[in-house]
Amino acid sequence: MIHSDKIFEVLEKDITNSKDIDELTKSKLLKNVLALKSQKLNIMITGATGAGKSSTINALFNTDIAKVGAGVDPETMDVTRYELNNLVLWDSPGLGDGKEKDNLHAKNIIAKLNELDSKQQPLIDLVLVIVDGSTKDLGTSYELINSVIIPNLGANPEDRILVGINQADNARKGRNVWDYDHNRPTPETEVFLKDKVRSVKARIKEATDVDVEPVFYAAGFKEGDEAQNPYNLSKLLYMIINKIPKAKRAVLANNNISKEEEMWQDNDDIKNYNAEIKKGIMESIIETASAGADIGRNVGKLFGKTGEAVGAMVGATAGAVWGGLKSIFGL
Ligand SMILES: Nc1nc2c(ncn2[C@@H]2O[C@H](COP(=O)(O)OP(=O)(O)OP(=O)(O)O)[C@@H](O)[C@H]2O)c(=O)[nH]1
Ligand SMILES: [Mg+2]
Repeated sequence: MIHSDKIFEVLEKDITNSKDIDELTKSKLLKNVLALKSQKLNIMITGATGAGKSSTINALFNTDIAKVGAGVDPETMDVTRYELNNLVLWDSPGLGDGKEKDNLHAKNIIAKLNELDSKQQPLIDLVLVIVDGSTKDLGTSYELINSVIIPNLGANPEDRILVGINQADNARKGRNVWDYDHNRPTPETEVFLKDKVRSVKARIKEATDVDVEPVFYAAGFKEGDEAQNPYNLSKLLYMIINKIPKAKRAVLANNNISKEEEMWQDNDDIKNYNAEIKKGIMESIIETASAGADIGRNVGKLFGKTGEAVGAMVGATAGAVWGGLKSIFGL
């Protein structure tokens, strides 16, 4: 199995070793790969204390790799920055910590949302707001979304916000809430969660006129001997990938998605999210790497090994991606 750690190296080798394209095209493609390698994806993760920001980050991403650094930004005291290769995560406290702290948190979030990168584009590509699905009172979450985040997202706020309703397994009180054997909601809980999605969507629409598509999931937990795998984590990642700029999706191929297969196995099966994730990333790599070059039907020959590497990235259905892509590209 090819290790996805080296995805850009694999990509460069694929291009360099190709016998089907001329030198000029090769150098064009290699230049594109260089641009791919150097871009950063910035995601802000925010939400009330205890909503599950840290748990979500740890479940989604490969936070055990050596490069993970937890540093404190000098100006924004409470925002923690994690960098995993070219993925930058901003773990930002939301509201609900008392008036004084809330004001500070809001100020920090607003400052971060208004920061520009070196190309004068907004630094933050996506804000993932995590709502605690186990609490009834979502007042502070609405305040955070409607009054702090959305007004600071510029002209098309819906493009840069995603709302995750976490702790689906604790969404209701009482018995028969979660089907622990299959790690999924019971039919009653599913109805309840769908209602919650509708009401969160409606409250945000009412206050801001912005359409969001909330997703319910469970980040899961590990506590001593007890552990529960995530639910709908692949769906959450799938939605993240669809929100971020296409050219930046390749960043998520660079050894930062969790390699633990059990993170990705339990989802609602409306879509094959794991296959869609790989497809989305692979398409963006091919599109971005081959921009401005006419490689036509050589695409399959050219990116064969890259396809395998992307396929190996998110465990469960390894290898499936290339088969799917072959048909997409008519090879
Ligand atoms: N049952 C269950 N517990 C969860 C889930 N997600 C998080 N938790 C638990 O909720 C608690 C809070 O989670 P954290 O990830 O620390 O929340 P946070 O938003 O980072 O909290 P702060 O950093 O304090 O603001 C922990 O005990 C987690 O184990 C979930 O999906 N299901
Ligand atoms: Mg935390």
